[in-house]
Amino acid sequence: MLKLYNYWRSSSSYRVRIALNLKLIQYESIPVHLLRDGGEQHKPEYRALNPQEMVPLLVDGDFALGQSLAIFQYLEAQVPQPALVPEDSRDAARMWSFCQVIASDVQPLHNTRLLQYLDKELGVDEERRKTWVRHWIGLNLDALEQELQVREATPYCFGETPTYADCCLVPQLYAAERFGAVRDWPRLQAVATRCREHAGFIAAHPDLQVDAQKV
Ligand SMILES: N[C@@H](CCC(=O)N[C@@H](CS)C(=O)NCC(=O)O)C(=O)O
Repeated sequence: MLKLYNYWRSSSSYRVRIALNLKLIQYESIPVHLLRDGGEQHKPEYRALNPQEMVPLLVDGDFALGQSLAIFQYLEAQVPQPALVPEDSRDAARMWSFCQVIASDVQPLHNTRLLQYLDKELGVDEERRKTWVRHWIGLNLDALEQELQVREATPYCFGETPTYADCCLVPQLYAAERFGAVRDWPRLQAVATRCREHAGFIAAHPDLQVDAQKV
């Protein structure tokens, strides 16, 4: 069985949990507490698995893979159905672009280690750290909202069925709520409302994970 090293409140982990659920892939969830004892991701036994000391990490037998978008590509190749990539090549490219805005341009700017660095190394206080996070989430989700606004309205970001874009969007909106960064994003919010009714998204929610709330 696949193993997923993850943390309940990590939005990158949440993305992968959704994708696994949508693909109906059974997996063993192994919690890695990102804060306890200085962070379990930094323990030697975890570093041996993932030198980047981050979650998520997917383990398939002797194959270990970090980075949520790479994990999506692996899952898509291993279990093609249901497809989570649009058939049309331009839609597929746009879908990956949407994912990358979240995975490359937004989430890294509110990642645990970055916020810890701002706090401990640069002495940035909590209020200014929140201002930082709200700024970058707001700027990028405004852009994604505009991107969806010019497309025909569909239940999910890129059509009638979920894709990896939806796997990225819902956790990012969850993070936006956590950091008080929510603005008026009608299309993003309509899609997220639809996703939140889907069993695959529901089961992946942070609050339903075994390690939830144990901060
Ligand atoms: N680009 C990576 C980001 C992974 C990431 O940022 N993981 C965070 C949790 S969301 C983490 O492990 N943080 C631990 C740390 O910062 O020490 C991905 O998409 O998987």
